[in-house]
Parts: sequence; structure tokens; C-alpha cells
Amino acid sequence: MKYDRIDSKLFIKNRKNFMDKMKSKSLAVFNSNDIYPIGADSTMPFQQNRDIFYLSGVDQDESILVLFPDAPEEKHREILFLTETNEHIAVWEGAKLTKEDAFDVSGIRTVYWMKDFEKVFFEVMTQCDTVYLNTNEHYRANHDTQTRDDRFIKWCKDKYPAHQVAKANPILQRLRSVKDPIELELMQKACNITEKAFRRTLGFVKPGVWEYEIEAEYYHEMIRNRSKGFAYTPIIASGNNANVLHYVENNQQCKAGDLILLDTGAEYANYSSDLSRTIPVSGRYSDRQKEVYNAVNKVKKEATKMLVPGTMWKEYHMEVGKMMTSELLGLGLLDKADVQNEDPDWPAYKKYFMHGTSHHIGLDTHDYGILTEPMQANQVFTVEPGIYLPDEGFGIRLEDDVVIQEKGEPFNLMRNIPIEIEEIEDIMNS
Ligand SMILES: [Mn+2]
Repeated sequence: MKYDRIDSKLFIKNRKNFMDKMKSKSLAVFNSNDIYPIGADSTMPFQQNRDIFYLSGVDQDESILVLFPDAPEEKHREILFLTETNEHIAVWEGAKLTKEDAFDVSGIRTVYWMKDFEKVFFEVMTQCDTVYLNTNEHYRANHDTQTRDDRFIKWCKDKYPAHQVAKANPILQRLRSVKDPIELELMQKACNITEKAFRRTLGFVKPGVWEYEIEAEYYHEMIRNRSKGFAYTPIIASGNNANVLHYVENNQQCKAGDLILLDTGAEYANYSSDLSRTIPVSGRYSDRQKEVYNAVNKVKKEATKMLVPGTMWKEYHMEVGKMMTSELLGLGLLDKADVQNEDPDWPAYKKYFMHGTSHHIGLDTHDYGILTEPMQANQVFTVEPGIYLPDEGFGIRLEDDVVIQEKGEPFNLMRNIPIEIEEIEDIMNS
């Protein structure tokens, strides 16, 4: 791990919050992610499952966390199972957590090697009635791969068919969406790394550079600041590439007069940041580009003010739609008839702004959070309106990450990242 060790107080508190929500005589099981194969003996870089990380800080594969608040034996209230290590294994396989390290990281005193899992698990299962299983129920999740949690669930239901099962996911969705001060610090750090990388890019971009060269500049700055790199696949989209929402090829040359849409956030300690900026290849925006840019920026500012406790995600999006409609009328992109005749299920503004304005962000870039419940203090959201104009050869998106406050406007974790036209032009021309 490149990041500095996180205070185990965070994970101790997270587990306590989770266990407070469990039924009596129940236990919960969380698995690490697998290391996914590429071919031959090649593998993808490891990415820890965010739930076991959130509850333990353990950032290695082949790990299981068991929480059993009513365990008759106190030592079994929190148990970690880790892959065995010793000095000899470490020489061949690199450093893995020892039992002492695991305690320092997680605050969990009971650590077994994985080879003892079935025996210990049998013992605790005979002492409980309900087992909480961890399924991924994120509203955007869509994959066919069987995770270690999925595999465990099949095994567990087969082996213990008489136990009741319960869902860990709704508890985690609620807990993970509201951030602890330690988490906010880590997210600020991710945003600060993103800021450094963006400023480096402002000094690098000029006509003739290639999108992948810009990606390399970002990556360089991220890694040298203890990040693993991008929190998600970066979008470096010059000219009309910006109008392909999930453009990730990043293989075109940037031409004078074009804009570049940069959707590039660093991760830090598994926490995401998510930034979008749109900058001019030549260092100056045209008048038309400025006009559209300022409209997007205005919607972003107004939308941000609505992110306060009690706001409903759906209604917020409807309000942002109205703001965007008024800007598009001002830009001459919509006329009154377009708005009067619009389909309520796909309002006229969607022609130019077809994606959502905000999502939860945290350990996942599109983080947990129940969208049908009112917003709460210390939830972190992105704000990312855009206007996409294929006919004019450019698209603009501006995006910051903000923390909802008890009172007043949200706190912007990206407050120091240049966004105003003058500021960006000044930096690019200095
Ligand atoms: Mn985003």
C-alpha cells in the first residue's frame, strides 16, 4: 500500500455502527475480493472489496471478517481470517499482514489463519440463528463475475440450510453514505492529489499534444503523491470526443481551438475523488465556448446550493433540469415550443444534458447511498452538469465533490481547483 496507515478508530467505529443494526443472535460475514486473472499467470492489480475494507481496513485478498455481537465467547465478537504468513512465506510472496499487523490496522484482536475458517465458523454458526450475507445491491451494479462474497453465499446456504439469512447491504448503504471526519480527511487528500495533477496538466496542454500524453501527466502526479492512480477510467476527450459520454480511448491529438473535457479523479487509500474540467487546447476559450461554459458553471453553482439536509435526490434533479432548461433557452439551443411540447419523461433539456447531476462518492466513485431517502449532513456528492454540442464540436462538463453540512451551503472539497475561465486562461498562459 502506498497510502499512510489509517487510524484504526475509524474501522472500530464502523464495526460498532454495523453491529448496532444487527438482529439478536446473528452474525455477519464479509469477504475480500479475489485477484482477477488476465491469462497465463498474469493478474489484474488487486482492488479490495470496499465493504470489508470499510469494516476492517484490511487491504489484502483471501480475507474474511466475521461480526457476531452476541457471541457467547467475547473473543468471537469480531474475527478476522487471513492468509497465513511468516518470514519464509514473505520472502516468496511479499509482505502480508501478520496477526499483530492485522490488529494495528483493524483493531481486531482475534485473528485466525484461513485454514482454520471452516472449523471456527462451524462453532459460531451453531451459536446463532441468522447469518447476514453481503450482496452487491448498488443501483448501477451490472456484472456477471462471481465474487468471493457470491461464492461464499452459495457455500454457506448449502452448508447451513436451516439458518435464516439477512441482508448486510442496506445497513452498509446507509452507514457508508455518511462520512466520518477521518474519511472526509482521506477524501480531501484524494481531491488535493487530483488538484496537483490538474494543475500539472494546465501547464502541459498545448496544440498538438495527444490525449494519452495528458493521461500520463495525470498518472505521474498521482503516483508520486501516494495514490494508486485514477479512481476510475479517465476521460480525456478533445473536440467532439467530449460528446461520447464514456469516451475512454484517449488516443487522439488535441487541435488548436478545440476544448478538452477532462474527467479525471485520483484515488487515495481506496477513497475516490471525481473531477471534471473543460479546458481550451490553445489556452483561450472562444466567445461561444465561454458562453456555454458559463451557463454550465452557473447551473453547477445553483445546484450545489440545493445540496442540504432533507433534499430528495429525485426532486433535486427536477429542479436542476429547470435551471438547465432556462440556460439552454438563453443560449438559443432550445426555444419555447421545445419546452412547451416536451415529454415529461424525457424533458427537452435532455437533448443537451442527458446524464444525472449528482451521485454519492466515497469508497466507490458511485458510492453507496439510498437515493429515496433525504440527504443528510456528511454525505458527499458530486455536482456535475454538462452541455454537449456535437454540432458545434465541443462538450462541457464541470464537476466538484461537496460535503453536505448541518447548516448552510455544502463544503467543496475541490474549492482550490481552478474553474473560472479567467483563472484557467491565466494559468495556461503564464
Ligand atoms: Mn461523477
